[in-house]
Amino acid sequence: MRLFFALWPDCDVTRQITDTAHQLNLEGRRVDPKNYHVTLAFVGEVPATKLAVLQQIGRSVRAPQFTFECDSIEFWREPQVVVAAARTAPPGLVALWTTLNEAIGLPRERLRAHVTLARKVTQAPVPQAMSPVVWRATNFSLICSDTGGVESAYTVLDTWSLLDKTENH
Ligand code: 2AM
Repeated sequence: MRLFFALWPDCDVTRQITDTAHQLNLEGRRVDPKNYHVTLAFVGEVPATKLAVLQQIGRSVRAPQFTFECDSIEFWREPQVVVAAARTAPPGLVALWTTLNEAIGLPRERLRAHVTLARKVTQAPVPQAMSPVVWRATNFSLICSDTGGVESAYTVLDTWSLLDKTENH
């Protein structure tokens, strides 16, 4: 199984990012809006027996909700993608990202939260400002990716809530 932890957008955020993508004259292969996400921790190919361990990691996370903004259209030449990226990462996003990557034993890479809008892009799109998309993260998910088709098919295996600090516990 090819697995990763991700933030999955709600309908409103998906619509706003879709609108942004439509305004760009993108070549390459556009990502279907139903597949928009922010990867938090990429686990990769693992045997199905590892699933329970990853679900336990997801269950054990105690991290607060946070808000961040996708506010920058960027062309990343080497992976050949155009992304809607977050120029800054709030502490809540850094905390969740760090917790998950440490739990699965990944080295600390630079966090660059982003939604991939198009793949196999070889020409930079005309530079364009982006109206910031405000994304309230209230949960995160474990996703299974099937890369067999033209475009990856994603299945949400499990979703866990982030802590709402306004709630009385
Ligand atoms: P992306 O987030 O930049 O689009 C599922 O494949 C998701 O994990 C994709 O969204 C993809 O990139 C990301 N991903 C794929 N391979 C990766 C890798 N080797 N390291 C980190 N992230 C990866």
